[in-house]
Formats: sequence, C-alpha cells, structure tokens
Amino acid sequence: MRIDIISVLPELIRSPFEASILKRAQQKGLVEVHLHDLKAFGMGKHRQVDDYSFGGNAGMVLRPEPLFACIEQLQSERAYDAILYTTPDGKRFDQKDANSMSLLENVLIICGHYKGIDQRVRDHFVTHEISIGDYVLSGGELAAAVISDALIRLIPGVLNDETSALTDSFQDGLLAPPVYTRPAEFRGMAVPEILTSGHAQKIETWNHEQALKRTAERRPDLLGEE
Ligand code: 6GU
Repeated sequence: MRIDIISVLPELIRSPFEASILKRAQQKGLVEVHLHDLKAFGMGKHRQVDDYSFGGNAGMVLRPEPLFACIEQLQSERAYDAILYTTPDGKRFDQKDANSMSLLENVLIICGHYKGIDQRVRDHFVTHEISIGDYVLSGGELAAAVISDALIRLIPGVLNDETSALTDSFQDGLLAPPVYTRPAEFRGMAVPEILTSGHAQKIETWNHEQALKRTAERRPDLLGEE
C-alpha cells in the first residue's frame, strides 16, 4: 500500500509515522507514506493557499488552484484507488471502512483545514469524505493520521502476531474482553481463575461472554439494542 497525504501542515503528522508499528511497517516495505506540503503549490511569492469564502461565512478556505495542481501531479504518477477528504461533515469512519480500505493499493488523503476546501475540489476528485467522530478538530491532519494507522495495522505482516488484529474490539462486532498479564495476584487482586486454568475452550467461552457483557453495558447500539 502507498498512502499520499496532502496538507498545509505536514509537520503536524510526521511523528506518528516515525515511531513504533507505523515506522516498522514502512521499514519492512509493507507501506509507503508520503507527505506533501500544499504550500509548495501555493500562489504568488507568498505561496498563498487559502482565501476568504464567498458569501461572507467567516473563515478561510483552501483555494482550488494549489489543490488541483498537487493532486493532478500525483495522479500523473499513479492512479489512486481512493481519494479521501477528512472533514467533520463526512461519513463517520468505522472498522468496516478500515477493513475494506486496507486492501487498496494507492490511497490519497487530502487534509481539510480552516473552514475546509473549495467545493470544486470535492466535486472533482474526492471519492470518500470521512469524519473520525462527532467533534471538531482544528485540521484534518490528526484525522488523516488516525485513518492511516487504522489501515496500516490491518496490512498482513504489519502486526507481529497476525491474529491480534482479529481479536480487536469491533472486528467481530463486539468490544474486546478484559485482558490480564502477570502477576496472577497483585495487591490482593486476583486474575479470574479461568484464565490461569489452561482450558482453552473454557477461556474462549469466557472471553466471548465478557465481550458480550461489556458491549451490552457500554455500546448497546452495537448489539442493535439501544
Ligand atoms: Cl476528518 N476533520 C476535522 N477537521 N475535524 C473532525 C474530523 C475531521 N473528524 C471529526 N472531526
């Protein structure tokens, strides 16, 4: 997979890709992440990328010319399977979206900023408008990092223990059960006996029951109840 990210503040998202799992995924050659500074395509000697919105709505909007130039240059180098735009008015991103997008070869993410991007860019290029939740961020960069992380960790070989993505919360429509590690007893608090029993089948049943209980308590909407 290759992910290209267009942003006016690429430095805001460099660090998540330079540590831990995301760094190792790139070192292993499983994913390439390329950050593109929109200001390089800015207009005039001030490299302007934004302007006031028509109609008087307060706030700056990213102009179409730099975005068209940047996107068209990238498209001349490869075809994109998806062009995402991060925006609070997009479809709310979930694990299903992550699963299907993790299979794509070339993904382009355009980070919204200020009051957003000129609608003509959305109309012309964007295939998926994505929000990461019902709250407002100051820019789409952190959302782009969240989405990239969710995709990259699903690429086969990225996680050490291949089964661990399968036991994630949401992967079976349920929240994950509680987990414990050593010591088996700590300050008088014991790990549930079943987990130290060695009965694989009983442990699996217990985990499933706990996952159901947690989901019913915390996210009944996932069980279609609410
Ligand atoms: Cl994708 N962008 C911004 N700016 N705010 C958000 C968001 C995205 N998702 C939730 N809030």
